[in-house]
Amino acid sequence: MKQYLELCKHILENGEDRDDRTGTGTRSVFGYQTRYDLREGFPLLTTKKMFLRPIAEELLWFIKGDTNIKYLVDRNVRIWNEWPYEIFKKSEDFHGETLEEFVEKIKELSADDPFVIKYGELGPVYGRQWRNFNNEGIDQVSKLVDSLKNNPYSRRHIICAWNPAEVDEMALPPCHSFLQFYVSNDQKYLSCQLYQRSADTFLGVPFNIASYALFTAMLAQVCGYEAKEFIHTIGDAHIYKDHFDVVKEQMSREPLSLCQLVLNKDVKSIFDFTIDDIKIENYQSYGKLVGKVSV
Ligand code: THF
Repeated sequence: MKQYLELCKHILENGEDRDDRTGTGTRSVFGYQTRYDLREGFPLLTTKKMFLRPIAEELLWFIKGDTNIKYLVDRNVRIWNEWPYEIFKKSEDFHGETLEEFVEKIKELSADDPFVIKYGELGPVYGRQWRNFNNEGIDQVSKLVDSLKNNPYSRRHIICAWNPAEVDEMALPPCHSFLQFYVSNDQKYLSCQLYQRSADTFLGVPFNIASYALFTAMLAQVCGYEAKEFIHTIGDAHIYKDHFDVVKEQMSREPLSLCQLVLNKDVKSIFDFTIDDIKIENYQSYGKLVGKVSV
């Protein structure tokens, strides 16, 4: 995926050094678009070692409409843990527990335990807005599947996670905020464009590309199309200062050929996919690269 490395190069060469909310500091550009042809292979980055499982689990968690980290913690997916922990740290129930101890506690308790309900919750984030927008029962995923099947040339195949009415109650306002789908070529292909307001290019973007490419493939299967293109449009595209060295290391690596996504063909509803229905084949990559997540 040389498009991804070009984005990194563009930010490093043309970005502006800025302070940010997290205090880490970034180099940033405003407005950038990348296109991935999903027919050439599945866009899971090859220039560092990636795992599809946490990405797929997070997507299944969105599709379920869940907003509590319990589901992810139970499956050893760590990517959302820092945000509830920051809220817990500021509470009266905090007595010096480490992040690991906090997560262990969420794992041991049941989903209906008051501690899990209170401190595992991220607020009305992606899952809630996708399935129950503004807490008013609007199921954007069901509406999307219905319109893709029954009104393919509609210009309103949209899922919007950005809800101004509830954004202040979210542990983190949605970064990938607005999705539009497009059916083309005599109803053969499905494409997806994402508007991402803010993009952590080293840690988040590789996850985000794979996640929406996967969602597009799943939707294509249940609606009778073939996945064609993922178009990634970014607002603030940044690289955190403490990622500069690993990004440069990554830019010295020549991309390898892409893997293939294999979905269980028997799944006919977007709500019926499980982790066992989602596999990749022929994934080859360079070694892992580690970077700290800014909270
Ligand atoms: N905040 C910041 N600063 N960066 C982000 O990428 C980000 N997200 C989500 C919400 N806020 C964000 C959370 N998504 C990782 C990956 C995705 C995340 C958060 C963290 C991460 O640390 N990945 C590591 C380890 C993966 C693992 O533990 O399995 C990696 O090496 O890829 C962007 O949507």
